[in-house]
Amino acid sequence: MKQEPPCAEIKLYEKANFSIGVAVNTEKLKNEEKYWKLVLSQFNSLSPEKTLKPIYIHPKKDQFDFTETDHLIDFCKTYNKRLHGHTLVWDESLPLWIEKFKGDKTEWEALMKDHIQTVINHCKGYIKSWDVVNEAFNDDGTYKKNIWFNHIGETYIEQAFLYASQADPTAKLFYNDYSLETNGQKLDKVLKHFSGLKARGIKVDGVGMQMHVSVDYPSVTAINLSALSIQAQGFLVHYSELDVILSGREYLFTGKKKMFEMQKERMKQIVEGYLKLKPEYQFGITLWGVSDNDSWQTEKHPRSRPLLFDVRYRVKPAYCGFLEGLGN
Ligand code: 9MR
Repeated sequence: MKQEPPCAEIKLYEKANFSIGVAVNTEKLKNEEKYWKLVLSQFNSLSPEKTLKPIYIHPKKDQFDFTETDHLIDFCKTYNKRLHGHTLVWDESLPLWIEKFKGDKTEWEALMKDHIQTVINHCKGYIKSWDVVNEAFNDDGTYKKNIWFNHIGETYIEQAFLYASQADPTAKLFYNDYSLETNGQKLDKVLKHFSGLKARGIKVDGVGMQMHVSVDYPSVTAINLSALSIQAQGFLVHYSELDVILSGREYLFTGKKKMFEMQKERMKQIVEGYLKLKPEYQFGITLWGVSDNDSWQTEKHPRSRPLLFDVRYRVKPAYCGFLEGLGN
């Protein structure tokens, strides 16, 4: 029988002074006992991987469907878990009616405002934090010419934050993006943009560094410097979608066991780095999925094994690395 690493029975979130999150699939939470038990026992913050995205929640212009969202809220209420709202404005996972919407700038603004405020108003009794805008910048730091930009112009970003803060002035509002841990040019532009908004009185509380990284890239120094520079601008730091893929090329030369050890060390270093932030800036670390079976990375690269639990929900060395990073 395969031996489990010695740290198997520990509850991760009880060992941390910040929130330990996970992206969840609402169907699996409802139907798969092993899945929801693991979520309950290890994590104290949940991000819906799909449920809150417009394609699921806003199927027609004048119709919202909060059935799954309400299920998730009930689950989190029952078990006292934080629910982080992911995500309000993105150019993916949009329903066809938005993609095909014909209207002038004012009508697009009204559409975006209605979406943001209806969703926040529905959830504000429970959800206290939101990824308001997701992935709005290119790698070179220019604005993505996405559907929102094309119809509203670059001000859609600040308008989104404004509408969100009007709907719930007390919610923590985040900008969320990938490559912020690797790409200094992009990070600089993002920080400049949101510091500028803050200076003009727009409420922006934090930045989500998605942290889709691999066992050997980027360097831990780069990750830590990026997090510290976000903190230095006065923004909360959320490692919002952490996964660490085993990279294909290394695989060929190193073997799986060695790769899992590298992944363990990597998790440890990432968590240790996060602990260098001031506690009041630590919004939390969220893993983007429960087991290697549940990951978007696995869908693309079946051998990437990016998470803390294996396909049968057993702890991996990476889990122990995470725990060691917390100082346990
Ligand atoms: O992991 C998510 C996958 O299940 C969805 O099909 C996809 C489209 O909604 O979104 C994935 O999550 C993305 C997240 O929302 C934003 N950052 C990138 C993530 C991976 O694509």
